[in-house]
Amino acid sequence: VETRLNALLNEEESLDCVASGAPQVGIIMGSDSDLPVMKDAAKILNMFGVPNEVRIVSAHRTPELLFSYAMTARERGVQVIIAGAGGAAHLPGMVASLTPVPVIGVPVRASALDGLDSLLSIVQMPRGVPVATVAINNATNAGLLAVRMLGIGNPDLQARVAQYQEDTKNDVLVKAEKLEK
Ligand code: RP5
Repeated sequence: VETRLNALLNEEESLDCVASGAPQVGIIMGSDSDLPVMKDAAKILNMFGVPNEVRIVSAHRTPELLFSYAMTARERGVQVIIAGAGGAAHLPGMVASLTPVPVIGVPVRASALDGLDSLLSIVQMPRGVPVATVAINNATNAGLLAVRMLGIGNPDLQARVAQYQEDTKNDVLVKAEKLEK
């Protein structure tokens, strides 16, 4: 599947997971048209060496696949699921209803409504079924949030998140300094 997804991307953006082992994070999306946004989550996970898998699972077009993916995720060792969808974006919420694994929702800007439809579909979950929703098209933050979740039980990974924060801060400070000159 990764190979087919990679065919949709250019070479530098290859989604091949660099870390070996069973996937700890599942990245799923409603359509291959979500991939240009959702690849950013895979990039972050690959950067931190977190084993991950990328799958297309549609709540409306492949409901049986949605059920089997969500209901087997925990036993396969998946610890966090990142789910992106656009429009009537039911994928993250449905997955969260079928598994105890935490779900991070990515609203994808996919329709005439500029992503607000996706955002509201994902964020307005009923009490009892949580989806941690990031900003429209911000799959980078979904990847970072997944890494932080895994960092709770992995001090080495958490230290790398702290280093990432430090690097981000320094980037901004260097740019600010350049502006002042
Ligand atoms: C959603 O419908 C997908 O997540 C996608 O964002 C949107 C449009 O899908 P395509 O018509 O591009 O396949 O299910």
